[in-house]
Amino acid sequence: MHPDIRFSFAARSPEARLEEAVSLARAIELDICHAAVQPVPRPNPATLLGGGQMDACHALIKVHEAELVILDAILTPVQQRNLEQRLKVKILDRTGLILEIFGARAATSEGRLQVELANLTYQKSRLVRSWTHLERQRGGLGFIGGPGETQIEADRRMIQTRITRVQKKLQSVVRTRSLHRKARQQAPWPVVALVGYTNAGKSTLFNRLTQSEVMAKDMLFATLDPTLRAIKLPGGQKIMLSDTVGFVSDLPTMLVAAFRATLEEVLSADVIIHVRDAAHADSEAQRDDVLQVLTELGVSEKTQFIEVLNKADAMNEAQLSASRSRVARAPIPTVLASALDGTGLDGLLQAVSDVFEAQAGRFRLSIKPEQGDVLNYLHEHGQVLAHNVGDDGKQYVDVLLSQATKGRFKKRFSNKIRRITS
Ligand SMILES: Nc1nc2c(ncn2[C@@H]2O[C@H](COP(=O)(O)OP(=O)(O)O)[C@@H](O)[C@H]2O)c(=O)[nH]1
Ligand SMILES: [Mg+2]
Repeated sequence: MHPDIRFSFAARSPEARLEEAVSLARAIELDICHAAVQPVPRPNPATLLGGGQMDACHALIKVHEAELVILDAILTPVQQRNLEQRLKVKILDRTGLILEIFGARAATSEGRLQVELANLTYQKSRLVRSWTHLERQRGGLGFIGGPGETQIEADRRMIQTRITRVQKKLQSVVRTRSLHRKARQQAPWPVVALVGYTNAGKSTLFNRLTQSEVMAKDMLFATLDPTLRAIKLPGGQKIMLSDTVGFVSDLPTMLVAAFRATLEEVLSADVIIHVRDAAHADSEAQRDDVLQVLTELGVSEKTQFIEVLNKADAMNEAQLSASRSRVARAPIPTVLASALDGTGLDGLLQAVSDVFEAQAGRFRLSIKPEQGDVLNYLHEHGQVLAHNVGDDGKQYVDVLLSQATKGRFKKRFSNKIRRITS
């Protein structure tokens, strides 16, 4: 756990929080039929919501035939149970919602274990005082330590056993942390990861950039992981674009480790695109949080960053001119854009392309006639400048390879390559 991580949750308006909650719910592909701010001046200990609010909620559930209600609050186990009983739908509170998202997004084995651990801890906390168990006790023989109590104890022991098992596994996974780097080498093209706060516009950007690509549909991994897609840059270079779990304001402490672990996949990215909601009042504080966490995660110094000042369409004049001057003087490639209306996205793709070109080198290779796979790879992943067959039957290829591709190439074909010079 890293309680030292600072997430900016200062002075968030109810509307901003609602917007964030909606964006979180969308991240797990929920259909949102109604979203509203509900002031709760005097929280009801049994249900959080007051009587009138319960009735209104019930009516809305009926009208929309809703199956799930999300309350962006921390519910006590008793409140959750009561709400589920009375509204006859599944209820998720903020912690539950975030756990669902992390569960869906955990890409590494460490990520999955951290999420499972957070989930078990959450369940255990629910178990102790949960309504079901109070009921069971009452339904028992009427004295403490009866069958109800035994049941709780049994459940708790079972969860504790699982927690201990997960913790052990985690220790061994962390020891072999480098394992997930293998995934990186398996990705057919360099990985470009979108990171940033929830609601910054990562998924909107991801969809826009990948939508027009017919190629993505045919790919096996597209169906395996909907947040990883291949796209082609202006220079012809193919990359894998990855949409990641967003930063969340006010993250429950219990979830910090799980959050970091789900972000581990960005460690293996070749380029990180930091998407910022530059029209947001807390934009600067959010940026600092993101960079701090990425540094703590151990993102390599060598990883190239690109910053996207998103939501240009929603900026006021002051924000626009601040963004423009930032673009002009920023030490890293910075693009003013709108994922919503498409402004600046060509520039963004060009910036990504430039990064790879800047890292690219020219190589000459000699390939034996039977090494057709090597030649195919070079055509697929690099830019072949010249290809000649010598008197000796060997083929000589001059090729432009990005730094990232060169690394992959060497790993894959080192045994077959005669000469590689830069
Ligand atoms: N005005 C405006 N809204 C945007 C832009 N990009 C995204 N949004 C909105 O911001 C909200 C969050 O977007 P989403 O892509 O889900 O953000 P994510 O949490 O970073 O993946 C959605 O309501 C989007 O429609 C933009 O460029 N301009
Ligand atoms: Mg998203």
